[in-house]
Amino acid sequence: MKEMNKDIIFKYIKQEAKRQKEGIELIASENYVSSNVLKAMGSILTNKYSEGYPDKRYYGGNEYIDEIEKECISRAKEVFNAEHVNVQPYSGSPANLAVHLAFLNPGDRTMGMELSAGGHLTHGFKVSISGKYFDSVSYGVNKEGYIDYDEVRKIALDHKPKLIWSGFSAYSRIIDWKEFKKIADEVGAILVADIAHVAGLVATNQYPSPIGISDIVTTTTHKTLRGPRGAMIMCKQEYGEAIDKAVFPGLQGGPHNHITAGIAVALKEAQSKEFEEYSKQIVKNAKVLADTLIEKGFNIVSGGTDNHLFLVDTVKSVNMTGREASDILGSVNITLNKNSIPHDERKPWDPSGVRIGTPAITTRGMKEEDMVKIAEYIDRALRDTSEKKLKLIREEVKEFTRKFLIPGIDNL
Ligand code: DSN
Repeated sequence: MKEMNKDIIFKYIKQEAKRQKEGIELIASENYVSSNVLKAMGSILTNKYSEGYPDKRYYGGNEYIDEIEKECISRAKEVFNAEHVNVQPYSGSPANLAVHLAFLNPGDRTMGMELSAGGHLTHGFKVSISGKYFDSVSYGVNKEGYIDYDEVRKIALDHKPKLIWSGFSAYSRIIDWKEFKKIADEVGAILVADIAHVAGLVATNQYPSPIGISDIVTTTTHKTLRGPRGAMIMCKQEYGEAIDKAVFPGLQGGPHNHITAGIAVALKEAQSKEFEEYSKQIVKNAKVLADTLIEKGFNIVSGGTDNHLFLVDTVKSVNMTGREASDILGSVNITLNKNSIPHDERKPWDPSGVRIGTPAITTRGMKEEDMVKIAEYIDRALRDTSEKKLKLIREEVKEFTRKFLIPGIDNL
């Protein structure tokens, strides 16, 4: 055992812990899980094969695994008020592929939001399997950065997709799930809502829920929901069998039981008063951060946010591409991702903006006054990029982060 701890991998884990501790994490899809979630994920449950579903497994010895998966499903139903839940998808992309597999044949039409408008690769983007094996069409946002439902309706009526995707990875406004459902019904499509980004906010009523409206709801479990890397598919009872068959045996093999246990732990945490307060604070923080950047002359897509994230047009704000801005901020220990902005003329690898989100920093206990400080660091770093100034900011950021703990990471 001693020998194993000399494995260089553990040295890298330590270095990554230090990086996480000394940085300001603004990647909108990241978070820090609790010690209990970590414990469940790092448990011996990873040793077990369990192809199938509770009480219907292809392997023996699943009596405790069955209880864990049943409990996880029951907690998910309770948190989201869902009729049927599958907790086995390995992550968001396979979950979304399983939905395609459940309802479409190769070549059938799927419709989702354009990537540059804030949609996701798996909603029919041409380089993804969802856009290669299926005939995909997309809708965008208007010049103010909002979904235009008349436009969505027109595209749906023109192309008659079998599946319509709502939901996003980079849209800072409220989605009108009912309007999407009306459109889907008008064209006879199944509506899927991908709530991966806002699941934690939905769980605590800080963002409208599509459950009970959308036929299918997919989500990852590691973003605002603050669980392990995994996913769930929730749906109306009538679609349960098709979804379960698509996940296994359609797409996957044995479920990752250690992750199922971690999701169950996270779902229990999501029912606490503290988690509700946390979710409220995520949105407050995002608004303050966006507003402070606007005061400093930054151009924010759609002029602000209703959730945990927003997009900054860095070309308009500081005459830098998203890649340049993200590299400079990275050099002062502020991590975020370059991101296309609506109607972007640049390519995703070097787009015109960056995406900023507050779930992770809010887990560390940062509040409104800390958002003002973070906006100042961003403003200073992007407006004066001399090595001397950046070095100074990096030291200030390290000092600033010192008092904000991260669960599972010892004080380094
Ligand atoms: N990659 C995730 C994100 O950053 O939004 C979505 O899958």
